[in-house]
Amino acid sequence: DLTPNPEDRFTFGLWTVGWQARDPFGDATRAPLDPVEAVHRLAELGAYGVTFHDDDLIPFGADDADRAKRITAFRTALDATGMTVPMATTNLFTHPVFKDGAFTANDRSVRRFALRKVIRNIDLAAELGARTYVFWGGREGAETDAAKDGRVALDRFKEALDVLCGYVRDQGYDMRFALEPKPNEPRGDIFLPTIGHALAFIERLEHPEMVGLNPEVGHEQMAGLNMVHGVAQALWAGKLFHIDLNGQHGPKYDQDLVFGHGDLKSAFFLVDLLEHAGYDGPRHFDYKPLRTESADGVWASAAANMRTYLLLRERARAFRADTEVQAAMIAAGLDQLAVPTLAPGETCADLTKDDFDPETAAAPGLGYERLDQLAIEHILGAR
Ligand code: GLT
Ligand code: MN
Ligand code: MN
Ligand code: MN
Repeated sequence: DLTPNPEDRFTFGLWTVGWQARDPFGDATRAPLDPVEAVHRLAELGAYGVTFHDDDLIPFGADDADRAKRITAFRTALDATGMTVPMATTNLFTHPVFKDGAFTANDRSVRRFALRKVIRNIDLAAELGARTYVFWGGREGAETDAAKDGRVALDRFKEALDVLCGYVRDQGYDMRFALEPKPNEPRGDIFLPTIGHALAFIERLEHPEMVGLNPEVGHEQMAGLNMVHGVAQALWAGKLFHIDLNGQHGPKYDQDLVFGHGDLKSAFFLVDLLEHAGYDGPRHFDYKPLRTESADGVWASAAANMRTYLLLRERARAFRADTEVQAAMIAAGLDQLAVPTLAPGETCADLTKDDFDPETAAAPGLGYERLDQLAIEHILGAR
């Protein structure tokens, strides 16, 4: 079924459809979007929920009365539409106070302010039922390696997450953290630049079980990496807590295109992986409607993300159900990879007993060309 509905668990950041299309060279091309309208429009399109930064909902520096008013309006929209808030996050990058980072700023008073800002929004996130809290460290990094000792910066990054894990535990919130890697932009180089860096970092935390990943398609591709392999490793490690779906054309500035509007073939294999692996978290779109668009284009692009996912899901199912694909997979030995290399009870000594001829083993082709073309035929709707 190609009509999005809440069971598909499609979610959007308020900052995506609400992006006014300000870029480093040009002013906004669109008017601000009221979060209440965003909730209603996305619900009409079949979304399951929305996510937000503290500052998307409540402008930085708003007084308590204004804050309470905006939260009430947002809650009312959620109640009226049945929309959920599965995830929230903190803006630790827009205000000039974060120009040298938040958790890794050299200025200790900035680091303490950042923790207060996160804690305040974690409380709100918990009230709204969010079970995932994302950390995208966009400003955690440097333009020059003279600026910071990377080892010490990681000490402070770890300290911040340890303190915040402790806070969530003390409050008894049912909430996990998800780190979002990105190699660069806005900083020249960002700490925890890829899925792999973040996975290794998590193991050094005080509560590694509470911390996982929120990988973004475009961010891995900006680093020239294979998102499908990265997500597979995150799943393998039990760390795919959330995911940011969008599109990107290779290593250049962060494009945040509609999902599938970048590397379509990789998007197909990503959907195939998520569906096949039984990932049951939100399918979260983190994209920016093109700067050329007015409101109509914004809603067209929101719908496009969901429809493209559903089309790819349908294509991936057809691919796996195709008996020729199944035969090609068997011929290529995909099922063999699931057989452990040593049999139960065998030791290294048993390896010497093999009757093995490398020339014979090297001879057969694997048929990956045929299998790859079968995938292309399915993507193009030719099968
Ligand atoms: C920002 C960034 C995204 C992150 C958001 C969460 S904010 O738009 O470019 O990739 O997911 O902080
Ligand atoms: Mn991005
Ligand atoms: Mn982004
Ligand atoms: Mn993102």
